Amino acid sequence: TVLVIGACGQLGLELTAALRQRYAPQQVIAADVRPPKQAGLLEGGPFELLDVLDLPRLEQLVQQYRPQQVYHLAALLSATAEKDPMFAWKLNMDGLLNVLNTAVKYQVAQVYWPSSIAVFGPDTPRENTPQLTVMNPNTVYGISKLAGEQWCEWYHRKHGLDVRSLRYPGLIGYKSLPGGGTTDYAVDIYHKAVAGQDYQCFLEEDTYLPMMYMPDALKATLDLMHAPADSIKVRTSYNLGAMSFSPKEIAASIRQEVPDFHITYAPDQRQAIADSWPASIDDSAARQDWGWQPEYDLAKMTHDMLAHLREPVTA
Ligand code: VAH
Repeated sequence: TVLVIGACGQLGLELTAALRQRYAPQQVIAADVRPPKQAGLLEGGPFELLDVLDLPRLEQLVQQYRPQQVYHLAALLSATAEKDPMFAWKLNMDGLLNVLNTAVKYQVAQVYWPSSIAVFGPDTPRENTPQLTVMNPNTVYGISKLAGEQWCEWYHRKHGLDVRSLRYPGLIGYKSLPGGGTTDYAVDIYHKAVAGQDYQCFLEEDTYLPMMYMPDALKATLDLMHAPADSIKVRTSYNLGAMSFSPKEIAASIRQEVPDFHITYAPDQRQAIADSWPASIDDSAARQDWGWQPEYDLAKMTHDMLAHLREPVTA
């Protein structure tokens, strides 16, 4: 069986669906601190209430289902974490340590934990950011992701735990709404375009950020988790890239299909977070070690996003 912790989040909903397609749906247990809003999104397999800070409950679920793989996705994202730093540190760090300790105690074969480009900071080289470089994150979220990467490496070295990780760029998908990220403008903008509304962007027009379409992120995650253990050379977290664009460029790509779409700019506190992150990522280690290769560029993503968001919502 596979346990997905944080299954109701932006990535969790999509990863649960992808895992249920790959394995038998009944084998993939979705867990989150609250039930899914859209009930239909997690049907087709077991759902369990779980607060990852509740260690006895986590151990009870692991004993009950004996998962071979645990995907631990529960966390506060960058913008939300800045508003509640002490809880963000507690959830992001103690939650990860609960999962790592439980995985060792119950011999879980593999653990997946997402890191982020947020581990890089304002003095990191911004263009083609290397796998190994200066890392002084200045957001609570980035600090927790950098510390988490080092814990993953420690549990692999000290306990032989097969924990694997990817430094995701901003993720964009149509199946789930994001929660509290700085890159989430790139999801909201499509919903506004399909609704025939203008979009007021909380970042400046030329703010370049590394981004990735959700199908590419899901492919990378499953490719990483199914690669032979001896091909995984990075046990902190792999840089992962696909494309970079600015709000101005994504708006232009939308106007190719929605000619009268209009964007305005009203930068807020998230501008400083975005300015501390890279503009583009060197993911050559992922390409060399386990054959990473993205499929979607901006034009292809925009076409696919608009097509799916225009579909009538299935009842
Ligand atoms: C965030 N979407 O904005 C997440 C991600 C790189 C960005 O970590 O916090």
